[in-house]
Formats: sequence, structure tokens, C-alpha cells
Amino acid sequence: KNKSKKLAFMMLGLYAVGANAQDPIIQTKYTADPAPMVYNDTIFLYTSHDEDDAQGYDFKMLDWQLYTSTDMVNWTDHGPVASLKDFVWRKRDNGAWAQQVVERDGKFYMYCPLHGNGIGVLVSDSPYGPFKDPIGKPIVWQQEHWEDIDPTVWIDDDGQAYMYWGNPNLYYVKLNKDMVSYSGDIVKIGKLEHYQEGPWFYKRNGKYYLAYASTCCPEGIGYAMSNSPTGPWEVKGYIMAPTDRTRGNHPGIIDYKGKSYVFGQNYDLLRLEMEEHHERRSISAAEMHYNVDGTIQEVPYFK
Ligand code: FUB
Repeated sequence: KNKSKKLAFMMLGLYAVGANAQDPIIQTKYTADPAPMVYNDTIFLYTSHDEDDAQGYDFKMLDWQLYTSTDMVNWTDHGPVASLKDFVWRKRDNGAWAQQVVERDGKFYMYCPLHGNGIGVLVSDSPYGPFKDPIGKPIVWQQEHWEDIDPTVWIDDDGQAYMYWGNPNLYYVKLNKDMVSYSGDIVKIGKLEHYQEGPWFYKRNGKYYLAYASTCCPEGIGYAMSNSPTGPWEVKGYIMAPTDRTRGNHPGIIDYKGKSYVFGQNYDLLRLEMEEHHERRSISAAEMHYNVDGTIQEVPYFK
């Protein structure tokens, strides 16, 4: 019975991916923690991956997946591009949490939290991988179980790169040009109002943005703005208010072909398949709009 249920689920997924815009946008695997990157007119959507046999509320996350699109409708599945096995220093074979890939000078850097083991970094000459660990140790390791998660990196116009991360405290460092080390101290910003985890740091029209998953649970997507890459951050409100239809959320934001999109996650495929396992998430996306002062209009919950 379970097999035929699974087959029906996969067929539904294949049909949906080939059809029109849909939510969740990835329907053939459980994906979470969207990290979209626009490169060469293509959206590279890196995701974490909830394994089908995760139990109860636990996460079972072993690798990171890649999908590409040029129209936000059809997504090509490139499979796993990196996994926990790429980090020889890992102490656990679980915990491939929310990563982000950024490009610098033709190289692609993937910042990966190994939950409970710190934040690692991989590098590749191609956005499709293969990604390799150039330093053989975590780039950040504060020995706090929940603190070293969800890295987000932005390279400012002057070439200085910043990495933010953390749950429930927010931290940042200034990355060196090599993108695999940092200078100065780790700065603890602490708790922002409504902030829980999943920061997404970027600059647009001269203003700095920090979007994030807002207080658990259910999590919405909140955001703060600043005139400086290091704050102070002014909390502006929700991009997406929490609803009882979701538990966790995690933003990724891009501009693409003249439109702006916020990616996040919901639990809608889980509802199609089986109710009892909650950490089986699905990436969704919605168009979003900025006001002239740079603030963001609230979008309805994904679907
Ligand atoms: O996917 C594992 C964790 O759940 C992420 O690191 C958090 O942001 C939350 O989405």
C-alpha cells in the first residue's frame, strides 16, 4: 500500500514540475532552506534535503541539492552537489542544515552548517560542483549546539564580504578575500526582535537587508534594514506572517528578470503523503514587491 502511495506521490510530483507554476516548486523530494543564486541569467537554487525516512519531528539531513531554472516554473533537478561526507572533520552523520552558495571571481563558495559541528566551507570552479573542502576544519565553531547554524554571505560593493549566522543570537564576521577565513572577532549582535534563525543578508539600492525566519513556531519571515552592513538593524515587520499552516520557515531572496522573489518552505507535500512526520518540508516561492522607500510589502503565505 505504501509503495503505491509513494508512486502516486512521485507521479503527481513529476506532473506538477512539468506543468505550470506550482507551490511547492519542488515536488519530487522534500527540500528546505532555499538558497537561490542568480548566475549567468540562471537561478541556481541550492537546498537542504529532508530524507524520506526522517522520524517524528527529527531532522534527517545528509546532503545539499541543486535545482536550476530560467523561468521560475520549470526546475531541473541536478541531484546532490555536496554532502556531509565532504567534511572529513565531521563528528556526526546527520545535520546538513541550511547552506548558501556565493560566487567570487569565478569560484563558488558553499557555506554549510554541520549542525553541532560548526560551519564549514566548500569551494568549486563551477556552480554545479564538485565542491571540495579547502581548509579541512570549520570556518566557525563556537561549540554552542544551536548557535552555529544558517550562514548567509554577501560581498559588498567595496569587496568586503560578511557572513551572518545564528539561532537565536545573530552573529557576523568579516570574511577575508579568500572567502575561507576571517579577520577580527566574531561579533555577537544578539537577539533581534522577532528573529529566530535563517538570516538572509543582502544589499539592494544602497540599503542592507536582513530577512529571517521569525520566532518559532510557527515561523513567519521577518526582515530588518540598515544603512550599514554591520547594523544597527531596524526591524521592519513581516514579509510573510506566520500561519498555523506552517511550522518552520527560511527565506532566500533574489531579483530575477525584473521581478523580486522570496523563497521559503511549507509542509504541503507532507500533507499529501503522510501526516505524522513533520520535518519533511518543501520549498515554495512567491513574487514580492518593494515600496519606493525600500520597505517590503507583505506577501500571503505560500499558497
Ligand atoms: O533545516 C534545518 C534547520 O531548520 C535550518 O538550519 C533552520 O533554518 C530551519 O529551517
